[in-house]
Amino acid sequence: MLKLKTLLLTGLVSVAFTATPLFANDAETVIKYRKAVYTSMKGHMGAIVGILKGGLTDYQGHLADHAASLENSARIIPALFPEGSDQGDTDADPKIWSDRAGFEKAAQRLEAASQELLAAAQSGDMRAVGKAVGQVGGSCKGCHDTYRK
Ligand code: ASC
Repeated sequence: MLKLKTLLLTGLVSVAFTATPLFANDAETVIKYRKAVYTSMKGHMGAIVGILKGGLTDYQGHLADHAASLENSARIIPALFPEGSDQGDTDADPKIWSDRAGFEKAAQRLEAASQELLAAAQSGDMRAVGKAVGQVGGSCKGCHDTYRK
């Protein structure tokens, strides 16, 4: 009985995922996904600042986890901006596509800064953590200044 239920459920789930391929990867849906990733980055940045400014010493060990999440997101940034995803409900600046190399460099800057933050958090050197957080924030802002409308 359990097996039958599992089979039915598996069937339903696979139908749900295979019934929509016509609409897969359209710009509007990619933009929605992209925004969700940026919202998560904002959340991790807010969590980091919350730990530091709030003096949450019990949670200092989480800094490395948030830094790792930022690093992972930074790595997928270029893929979140495929050709054609400049149209729609987005603040993405056309420069992302006309200056692709510069945009990818800006994403790499966030990746490197997050990596540095991760290392600093793991070392427990809070002065280095503060410095690295500044660099992470600077790379967010640096990219927004040029590549966000
Ligand atoms: C954030 C956030 C940004 C950046 C930026 C850093 O937390 O939402 O867009 O940091 O403000 O300068």
